[in-house]
Amino acid sequence: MSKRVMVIGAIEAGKSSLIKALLQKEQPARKTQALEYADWVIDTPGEYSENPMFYRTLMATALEAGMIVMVQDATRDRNYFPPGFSQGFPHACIGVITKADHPAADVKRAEAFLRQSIGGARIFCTSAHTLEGVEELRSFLQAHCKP
Ligand SMILES: Nc1nc2c(ncn2[C@@H]2O[C@H](COP(=O)(O)OP(=O)(O)OP(=O)(O)O)[C@@H](O)[C@H]2O)c(=O)[nH]1
Ligand SMILES: [Mg+2]
Repeated sequence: MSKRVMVIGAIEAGKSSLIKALLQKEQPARKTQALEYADWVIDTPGEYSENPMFYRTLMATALEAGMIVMVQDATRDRNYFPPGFSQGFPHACIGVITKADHPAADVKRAEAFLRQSIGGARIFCTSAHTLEGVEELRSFLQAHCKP
C-alpha cells in the first residue's frame, strides 16, 4: 500500500522531531504552522489536535493517509485527545509516545492516556533524541503504508 502517514498530537508534543528522526533529517524541527507534506508523512500543527475547530480538517486530511499516528508526549500530565478519538478516522490509528529520554518522562502514564483514545491499538515508545524506538516504528510504518 502506498499511502501517507498522518501525525497528530498536541502543541510541542514532538511530532515534527519524530518525523525528522523517521526520515533521517538532521535539522531541528521548527514550529509547524500548517499542514506539511514531507516524503511519505503528513505533519500537522499541534493546534489541529488541541482545538476541536480543526477536527474537520484532520478528518479530511486523513483521507489522504493510510494510517494515523497519534502522539502523546511522555512528559505531559494530560491527554489532549478526546476518549475514543481514533474511531472517528477512516483508517487504522497507532499510538506513539515521544520524549521517552526526558528526565520528566512517565511512559506508563502516557500509555494510559493513549489507551483512552486509541483503545487496543499498537503503541510505540520513542525518543527523537536517543532514537529509541524509531527504527522499530519506521519498519512498522514502511511495512503498512509507505511504498
Ligand atoms: N527530550 C526530548 N525533547 C524532545 C523530543 N522530541 C522533541 N523534543 C522537544 O520538544 C519541543 C517540541 O518539539 P517539536 O517536534 O517541534 O513538536 P511538535 O509536536 O512538532 O510541535 P508543533 O509543531 O508546535 O505542534 C522541542 O523543544 C524539541 O526539542 C525528544 O524525543 N526528547
Ligand atoms: Mg511540529
